Amino acid sequence: MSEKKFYITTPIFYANAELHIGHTYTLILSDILARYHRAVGDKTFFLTGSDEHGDKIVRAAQKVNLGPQAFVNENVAKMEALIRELGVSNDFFIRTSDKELHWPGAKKLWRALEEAGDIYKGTYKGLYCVGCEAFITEKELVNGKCVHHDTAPEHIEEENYFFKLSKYGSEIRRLMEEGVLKITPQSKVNEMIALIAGPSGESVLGDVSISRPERAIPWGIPVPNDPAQLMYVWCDALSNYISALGYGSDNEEKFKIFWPADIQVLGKDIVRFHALLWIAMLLSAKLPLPRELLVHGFVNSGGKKMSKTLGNVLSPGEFIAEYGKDALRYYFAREVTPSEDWDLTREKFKEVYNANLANGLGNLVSRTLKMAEQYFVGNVTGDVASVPAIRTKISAVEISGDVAGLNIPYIITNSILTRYHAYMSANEINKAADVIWELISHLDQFVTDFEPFKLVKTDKKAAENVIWGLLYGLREVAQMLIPMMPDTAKTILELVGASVSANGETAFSSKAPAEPLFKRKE
Ligand code: ME8
Repeated sequence: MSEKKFYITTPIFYANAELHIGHTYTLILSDILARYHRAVGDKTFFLTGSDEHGDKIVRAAQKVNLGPQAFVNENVAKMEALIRELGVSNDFFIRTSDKELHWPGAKKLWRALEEAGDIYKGTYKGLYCVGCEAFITEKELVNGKCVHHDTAPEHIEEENYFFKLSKYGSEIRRLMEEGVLKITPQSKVNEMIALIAGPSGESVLGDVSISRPERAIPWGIPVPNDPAQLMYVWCDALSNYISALGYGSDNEEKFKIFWPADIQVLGKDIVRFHALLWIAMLLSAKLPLPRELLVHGFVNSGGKKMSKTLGNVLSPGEFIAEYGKDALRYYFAREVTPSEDWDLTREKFKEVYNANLANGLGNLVSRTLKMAEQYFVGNVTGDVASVPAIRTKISAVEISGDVAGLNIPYIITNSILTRYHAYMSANEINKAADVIWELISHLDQFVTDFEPFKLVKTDKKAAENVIWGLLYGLREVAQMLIPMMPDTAKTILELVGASVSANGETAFSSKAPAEPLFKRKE
């Protein structure tokens, strides 16, 4: 067991609408990593939350005739309900409208920037996209519209506070190039450097406006000592990662333990806010930097961007209702490469579900447990040595080094568990999941080759050894599945019923499931 701490965050989601499949991917990816780190003994803190201020929220609230606070309360309640349904194990949910916890943190960070001499007053004249909650330039527009929101930005001219982002461009570039600031995948580093670097390598990063004049409906955090200005939503939102730990409150204990974040998970749409603005704010406030920004790709639906206008939005609730939450978690864990864009269709989901859950995992569990029940009333004893054919695969960690000399087709020299842990600690959850399914297919092959259902008629002890090996393997499958499919893992562990005696022997007191774990869908 390690003594390490592990702090992981997701972006805080806009409380203007329900979460869709894309948001739930971010949550599950982060949850799998959080659960893994808890399982290996790291002192873990997993944060998610909601981004509740800004014009985007005020306008969405007006459309449904609600005040902003009532509107976000409704949406946040739905968000939190879905988060529970997905089995997300966050330790805290931060809301930017939380005046007790979040506001003091956001204000303390502001004052730190001010003390560093990095805030000044100026006039902003230009374009603003409410969808992005960001100032944008003429050259970023396509046909006069924001490419992300397909809407024309607003012209504004107003007095604002500015942050000296320009001061930090070269330093951020150096930190990224030296790998001190790790961004995964590496291609995002190059994208960020391209934004920073001018034609002869100098930083061309400009300063940014970090406040807006107070609105008709004041909805945001007032700037310290100037309540006529509200903090720019991104500065407000980014500070959640430390305010949630109590930064700026009268108890900064958690902040001292957990900051800096070990992993900040985010989608590719908001890399520049995190890699540039957030990092510059931390540098200005002289706070440690996050150890890694883990950027994931976007989900499409049927080859197209998921959008209401195209009518191809897939809701997480639909998949949970039809297949169960662990099936959705399986899909996110194994069928998606985190750094890439991917595509989800109902057809593909069903195909993968039938092949790998109903047939693959589910079928192996039922077959094994039925044989154990039928031939041995569930009570199976044995040991690794009497299962020579699979011992190197199933218990590679225990008997590694004992591989040579066993000239049988099952030997694999690269251990399952070692590779699983290596991938999980490198955040490559899809590869770790592949390793689990590699073990599942070895176990399937083992049944095919040794046919315990025939063997039991001629040599009962030999059949018991084979079934013991299968149960042993299933237990290992379940243990590796804990972060990805927590309920399924728990069910399998209960069904298998392993116990280890004082002299280290594993015995099983198993029972067959009343129903298949994953019903086949036609
Ligand atoms: O940007 N595919 O909030 P947001 C994959 N409040 N992931 C997706 C996705 C898709 N199609 N769509 C969204 C904000 N996401 C700000 C963040 S943080 C200080 C403030 C995920 O509700 C992805 O992780 O628009 C993306 O970064 C996040 O949701 C944006 O959520």
